[in-house]
Amino acid sequence: TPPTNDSSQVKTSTADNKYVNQPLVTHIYTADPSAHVFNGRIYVYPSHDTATGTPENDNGDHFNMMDYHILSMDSVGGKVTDHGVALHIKDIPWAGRQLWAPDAAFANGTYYLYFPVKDKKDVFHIGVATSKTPEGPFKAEKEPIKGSYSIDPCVFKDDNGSYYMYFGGIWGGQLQRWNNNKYDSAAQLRKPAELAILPRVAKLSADMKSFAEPVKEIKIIDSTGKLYKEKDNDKRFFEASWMHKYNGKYYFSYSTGDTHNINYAIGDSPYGPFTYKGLLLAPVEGWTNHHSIIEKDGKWYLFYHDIQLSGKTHLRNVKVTELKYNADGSIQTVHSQK
Ligand code: FUB
Repeated sequence: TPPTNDSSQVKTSTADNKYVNQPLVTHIYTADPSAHVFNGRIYVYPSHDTATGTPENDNGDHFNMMDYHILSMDSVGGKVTDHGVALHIKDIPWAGRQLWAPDAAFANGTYYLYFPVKDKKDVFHIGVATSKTPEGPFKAEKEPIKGSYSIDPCVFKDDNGSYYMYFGGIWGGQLQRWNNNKYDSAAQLRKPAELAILPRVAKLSADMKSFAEPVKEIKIIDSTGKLYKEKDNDKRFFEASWMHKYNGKYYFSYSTGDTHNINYAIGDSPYGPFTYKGLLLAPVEGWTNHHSIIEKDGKWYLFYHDIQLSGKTHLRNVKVTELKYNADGSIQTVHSQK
């Protein structure tokens, strides 16, 4: 059961703290934080972890989430508001089970909530729901986004006003079942010597509810231009895409899953290729590692999660810490565990 105290203040870290920062909220379990600044306020779109008793397995069936709560704060360190249920699985006509990591965007005077959920045949797709306010409640479309699949959408707005969705996740996220955008329920994970499965991107249409183009793979390459193999599992993509721009460069960051890193890679186009640069967030306590990055009032922040409150890998808590760059544009690695 979730802890009962309702402290909602961010506590800043001290040198002898076990953790860099403290949970943003403690009255519910939250994870996979996608943060955005809307109207000068920080909104965090997290997963809402719950203890449903579903047995644990490699497909992540124990991550059996039913709804979303959106959190907001004026600034990092300020009071955090939980806006209550923003969207429930029962109100998504096509949903079967497992509401995983969401993201949000603002366009056309509307807020869009993007979410992965399994359909009634147990296949992940990405859906969209709309609201006139950033905290919802959101109303889901009747069908998933056409051509969408797998998990962990990240919607990025480029300086020219174009929006792109990055997505995908292997293992329980089912990306291994999609080759050339076609579904094969029997398709297997790659073998160690094979090239690693790549994350996906598609430009969004002006209505923000459909893809404007066929889904493409994006390349993550090493400094010599080579793609990673499955055996390079401390570098290859697993899940948790995030895109941000810094000094005109595109920073694609992602989780390596079974090696628990958040890595980053830099490119000159939203479509990549992205050259691997290093470790952004070292493994946190808990199996999953999932993050987002925003700029607010001239500072950069990393939102992430760990399992400080519960000690259980599927009952996570969202945190935030400052992110710092070096003069050459590289990112200083965050270590949340001592
Ligand atoms: O929260 C469920 C899944 O765990 C997310 O979709 C993944 O990114 C991982 O954090």
